[in-house]
Amino acid sequence: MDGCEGPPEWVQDAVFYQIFPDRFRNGDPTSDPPGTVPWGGLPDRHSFFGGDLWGVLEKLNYLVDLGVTALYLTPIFKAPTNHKYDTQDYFQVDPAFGGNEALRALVSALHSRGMRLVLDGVFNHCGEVHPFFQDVLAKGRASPYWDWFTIWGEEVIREPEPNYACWAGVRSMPEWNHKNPKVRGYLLSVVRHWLTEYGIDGWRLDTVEYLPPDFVREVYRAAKEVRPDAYVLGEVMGMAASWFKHGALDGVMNYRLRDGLAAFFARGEWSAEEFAQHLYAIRRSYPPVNNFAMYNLVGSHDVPRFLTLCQGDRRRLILAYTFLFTYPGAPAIYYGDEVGLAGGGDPDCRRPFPWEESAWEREILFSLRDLIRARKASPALRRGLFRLWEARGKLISFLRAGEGEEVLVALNLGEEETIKLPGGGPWRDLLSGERVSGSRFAVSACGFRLLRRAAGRA
Ligand SMILES: [Ca+2]
Repeated sequence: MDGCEGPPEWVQDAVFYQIFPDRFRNGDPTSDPPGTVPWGGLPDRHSFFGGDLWGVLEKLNYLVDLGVTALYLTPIFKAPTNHKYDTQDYFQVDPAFGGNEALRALVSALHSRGMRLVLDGVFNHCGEVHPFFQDVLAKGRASPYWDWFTIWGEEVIREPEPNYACWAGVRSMPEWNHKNPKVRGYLLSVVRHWLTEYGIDGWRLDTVEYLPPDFVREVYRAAKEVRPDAYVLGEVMGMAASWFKHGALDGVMNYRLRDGLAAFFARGEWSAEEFAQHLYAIRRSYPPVNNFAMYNLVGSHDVPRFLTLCQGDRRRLILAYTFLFTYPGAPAIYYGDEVGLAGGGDPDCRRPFPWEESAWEREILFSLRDLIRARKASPALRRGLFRLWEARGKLISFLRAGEGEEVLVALNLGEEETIKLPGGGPWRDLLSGERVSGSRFAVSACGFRLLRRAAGRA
């Protein structure tokens, strides 16, 4: 790793919150896109609900109160769809989201609270409405942008099958030709622009697995050159080891972990032994420094809501989040999970946030708040080494040790159980402060315990 590169320190202390901007909060109805539907309905693939960055700004105190320290926003640049993965202009925040002015205001408000912002970088493809692709459609081979795309033939054919490279075969998302240095230069200028001119704190790179690794490495270097503490995170669904070997990413959206959380906590398919083995395999396949810079999630805009996977059992959702808040890597809340928002696969996992508090599952909200406070108060939970203590049936417990303390985490999906207390002490319950002594301690059915002791008392 050369010079200043490597994951930034702040990530292991961060608590992320992912926002799908059209669905979080409508702060300015005057700029809603045409056809915007009333807040609160069920989304289809084409719905607009009118959420925007002014709305995020308006609800910043709510997020601070929850304990969030960093936001990840799905794409915000000008694009025709609600999800905006089909960029039209990489240098304009979509007017329906409040334009560049709203981003400026949001970054300023976040930074004044010591919070961070990560944006979604869609550099594999653009939208067909991007002016460079439009130029190719209009002028064919005479367009200076002809070789910015990969077109097999003398003219562009769109129907019935496109004759140009496009993301996952979606004709409205033509892929950039990353072999063309001009394309790379253009995309790298986007990477630098938002870091230097607007002060964002990092990039989440979309569909990294479709990109040439050496280009991802260039993006990484470009970001670190202008902001050594930028966080560069990749969307990788499976094994991510090669990205870290190439020094091309700090962390990934940890979908491998999420698969395990779903199998163990939500669907109950795995024993604790299987779950622990899965955790071990993930940790061992990545360098420790990257394990601590993971974006650990239970859900996102691309997968069913975890509460729905749990068939509405909020105790299982709370246990899964308890795991995230006590495991190495940065925990991420998917907007609305904390108040019990449900939803199946895309687009149902993108419902508008329910702001009527009567609809909230307060038990989830209060539990997550307490857990975030516990994580923030405990350096061992954020930075300590992980050691499995016990994996048995439906019960897993592990130790996090470092920075002068040790925390024992016990998560129990089954009936009430007891667990052997490690020798030494005294141990105290991290949430209640109650002293715990004896050779074993109890964990209630579908419950958890976090116990802490000062280090060096073994
Ligand atoms: Ca709006």
